Amino acid sequence: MMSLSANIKQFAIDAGFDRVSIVPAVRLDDEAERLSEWLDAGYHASMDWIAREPQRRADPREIFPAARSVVVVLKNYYTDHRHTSPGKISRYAWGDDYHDVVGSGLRTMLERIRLEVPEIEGKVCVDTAPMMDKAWAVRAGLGWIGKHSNVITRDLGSWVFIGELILDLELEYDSGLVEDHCGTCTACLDACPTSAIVEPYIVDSVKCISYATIEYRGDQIPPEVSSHLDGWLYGCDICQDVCPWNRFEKPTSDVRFEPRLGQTSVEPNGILEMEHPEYVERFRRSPIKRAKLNGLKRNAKHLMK
Ligand code: B12
Ligand code: SF4
Repeated sequence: MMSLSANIKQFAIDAGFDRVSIVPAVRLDDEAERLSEWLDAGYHASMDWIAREPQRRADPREIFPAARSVVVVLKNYYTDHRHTSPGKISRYAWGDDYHDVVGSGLRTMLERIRLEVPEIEGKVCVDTAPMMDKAWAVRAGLGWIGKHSNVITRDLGSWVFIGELILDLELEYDSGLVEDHCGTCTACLDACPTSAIVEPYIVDSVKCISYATIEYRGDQIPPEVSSHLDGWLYGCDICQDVCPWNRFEKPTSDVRFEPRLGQTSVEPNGILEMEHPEYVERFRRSPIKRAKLNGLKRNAKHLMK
């Protein structure tokens, strides 16, 4: 008979996840230290929400006191298309919102676990709770943090989303970390047009096109980025596009990540003319809503200069 831990892993695969691993729900001491250093350096820019109670991010028991185990999953979102310019959209936002896709898979897993252990309690996290997703993926031995600061796997590259299911039950744990395979490569640092990777593994958000076009709420694109936008309307994939480990990218079998309307870019002119009802309709269940119509118009206007 299969153990509960083995069943949970099978449920993850059945729910469409590409990788799964189970680790104890402990405090991430070293990672918390690094988060503090990153915050102290001001690399979070205007993302005040991440600076709020950073200690909570380091320990799953802070958000779910009964936590015993963390089931960490990866979901491949690579589809076999290229960026088109201008109005480039980053790959992660071509299809449906990963918060919905990964979140619903994790909820399905929890329901199936409850059929076996009805009293089990769990918490679904996919960038919806103050968890350090990348640090958990590394702890779970699913990959390593690359110099561009994203998690890289040996066999799928870095085009993976990360999610966790925290459970109040002790399970059989996986051990073993994947060692850092970046070696002497500096392709991501060399390619970043704004030098946002200020040193290997450390990204200064103020300089990152992804931050400027998605998270930043000001009226103008920050000066650190404004002359290097290079056609990006939403997000940026440059540091991952040049990563040699992404030669192992494989198309996902999940059609929800296929580009909506077959488009990997959105015409800046179209955005400038877009009214709110059309925006709601066009970007329903898309991560692009994160930038709000105002943010997209600001980005589009900048691209038209
Ligand atoms: C804030 C945030 C951002 C910010 C800051 C990015 C960043 N590097 O942290 C901005 C807006 C810039 C951003 C951009 C993107 N993001 Co983002 N983001 C997050 C978020 C919400 C928190 C990340 C965080 O905790 N940052 C704080 C710093 C301290 O963390 P860190 O970079 O991981 O720091 C670690 C390393 O620096 C490392 N470290 C430090 N020094 C050293 C030294 C050595 C030797 C080593 C080995 C390690 C090391 O230790 C730190 C702690 O582990 C997570 C979701 C989540 N809840 O975790 C998604 C998340 C990281 N984002 C994600 C994605 C997809 C992106 C983009 C690719 C989107 C896009 N295409 O535009 C870009 C990538 C830009 C980049 N190069 O990082 C995915 C990444 C998936 C993956 N494979 O890793 C996540 C995990 C969401 C998810 N659940 O899937 N993001
Ligand atoms: S996402 Fe773009 S701007 Fe940000 S670190 Fe990577 S290459 Fe640089």
